[in-house]
Amino acid sequence: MKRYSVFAVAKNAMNYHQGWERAWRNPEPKAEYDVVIVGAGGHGLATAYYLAKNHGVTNVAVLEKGWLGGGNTGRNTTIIRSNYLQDESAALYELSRGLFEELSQKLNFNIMFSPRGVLMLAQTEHEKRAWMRTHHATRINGIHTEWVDVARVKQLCPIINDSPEARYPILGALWQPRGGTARHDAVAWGFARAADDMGVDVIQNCAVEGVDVENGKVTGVRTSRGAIKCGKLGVVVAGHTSMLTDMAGFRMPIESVALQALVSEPIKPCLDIVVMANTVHGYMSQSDKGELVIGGGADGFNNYTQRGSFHHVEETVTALVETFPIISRLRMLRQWGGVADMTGDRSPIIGKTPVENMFVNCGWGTGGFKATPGSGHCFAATIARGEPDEIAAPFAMDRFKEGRMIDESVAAAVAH
Ligand code: FAD
Ligand code: PYC
Repeated sequence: MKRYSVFAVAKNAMNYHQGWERAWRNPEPKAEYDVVIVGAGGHGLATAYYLAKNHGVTNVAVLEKGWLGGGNTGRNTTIIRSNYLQDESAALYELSRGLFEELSQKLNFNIMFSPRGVLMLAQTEHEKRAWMRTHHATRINGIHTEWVDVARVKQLCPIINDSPEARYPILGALWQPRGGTARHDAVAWGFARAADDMGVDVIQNCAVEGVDVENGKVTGVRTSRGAIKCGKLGVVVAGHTSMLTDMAGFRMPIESVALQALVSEPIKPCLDIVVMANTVHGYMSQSDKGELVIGGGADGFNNYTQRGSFHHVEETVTALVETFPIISRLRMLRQWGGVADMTGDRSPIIGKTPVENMFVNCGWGTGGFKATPGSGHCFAATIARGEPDEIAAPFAMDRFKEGRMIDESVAAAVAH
């Protein structure tokens, strides 16, 4: 990978980037690959990266119907944490959080990981008990969280209304100091550049329209740019998973809903942590540009739209205004949505499918950005070996038949 001196950067800026090397190639699809990954979101790109890096599998194509990172990867609110309740999830999300810590160095690309801390407020007695339980569970799993009182909450988040007279008063909070945020597009770009560098073909504007299966085994895909044969197929398309598996003749236990978010006009720095207020149903952080990044609910009906709606802006701001009075004075600037892939237990599906050599990675729902490197790490191992690795194994699809749910409907934070 080429490195540029400060002078080269300045020279290129002056001459409109003539001679500037592309961050990744724009290859034509080959007729055949050892592995085809569908979906160039963070998870698909991370999978390709770890296939090449950890398993030496480089004859890989990542096929993307739109542009790289244009799905949920580029639409999320970038929260990273590993304060999950169940042991299986704690292992998976903590693996991922740990990988985030060193990702900029590993990828030689600044993903702007910012371990600023994540505060999950308790605003009812029930929520206080739930977060304390999560706190004990995370400590047992070796993940550092703290239970903090109201005074410490106010210290961490001065803009909060800590009045005991509030309709939903602050009773304390679950604090994960090493949680935080990262720049979402940079995660996709970093994985794409590093995977490309090892020979992976990242092919944009290439929609998969059919999956070829012979004698129960996948043999290739049909795309908007022609047929491509493959030895193994990994499907990593988030809210579009059911469409892809439908092409291969089987159904998924997934519902797709649009999850929405918004940002305010930019203001001076006033919030240097991430705060989640799940009882009132919203969360906030402040971007480097000064915008308050605000998230709220999902549409109450299944759909594949990727757009925001005015009533969500109104509902989310109304919900948050008593806890964060500052937002009553702010204008909201932009809103958007992404198609989240929801499973019944709010945990992901990673592993084999009824079609031999076809694997799925999906069901991250409203919380998969934080899992991007961990998910790619485990899924690459699963594809390379043909069997899930230790961390991925509990997340097999069979759990829905066998009743082995990994229930994260509470610890998944915002109540979706
Ligand atoms: P995506 O990034 O959606 O990538 C899938 C790709 O597959 C897309 O680029 C799509 O175009 C492509 N594709 C689909 N069909 C085809 C086809 N037929 N052929 C080729 N390509 C295809 N998670 C967190 O951890 N923290 C958060 O703060 C957070 N906030 C969120 C806020 C919002 C508003 C939303 C919508 C989500 C949020 N999430 C959050 C969830 C997170 O964004 C996702 O779980 C994660 O980004 C999923 O990544 P992915 O790579 O699996 O999917
Ligand atoms: O998983 O932390 C999360 C999250 C926050 C907003 C949406 N998902």
